[in-house]
Amino acid sequence: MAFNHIVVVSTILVALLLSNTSVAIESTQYVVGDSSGWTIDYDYIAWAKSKVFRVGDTLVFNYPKGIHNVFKVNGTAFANCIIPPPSEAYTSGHDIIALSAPGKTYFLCGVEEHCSEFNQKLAIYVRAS
Ligand SMILES: *[C@@H]1O[C@H](CO)[C@@H](O)[C@H](O)[C@H]1NC(C)=O
Ligand SMILES: [Cu+2]
Repeated sequence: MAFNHIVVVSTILVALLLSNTSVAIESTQYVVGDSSGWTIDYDYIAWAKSKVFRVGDTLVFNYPKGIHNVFKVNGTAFANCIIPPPSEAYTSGHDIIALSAPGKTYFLCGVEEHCSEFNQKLAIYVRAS
């Protein structure tokens, strides 16, 4: 009898876990710049325009390692291309960044003048999930 209860409880727990998993699968992964990736002289405003980003979605920044990098920055740094300390950079060439908070979210490349001269920066609005 106790064993039956364990089976029932276990089944319910597994069902709950599976239902949570299916919720997680509904999040969307966006490849920044699509096949162009993360690069200079690309219109990331146009890329972002038609998309709806939500908390839990992820961005993928693809670029040749060492040629670019990715910083998540605040609005001031975004507007003025202020590069944060190197320790805050994503540098793998295939950086997967989860959108963890709602609101305006900003990214830029910190290599040389890629942000200030070549517009390598991305601003998105993240909605609550
Ligand atoms: C924005 O980011 C820059 C660069 O990392 C930093 O110097 C500045 O203090 C930040 N501003 C605010 C309001 O957090
Ligand atoms: Cu760059």
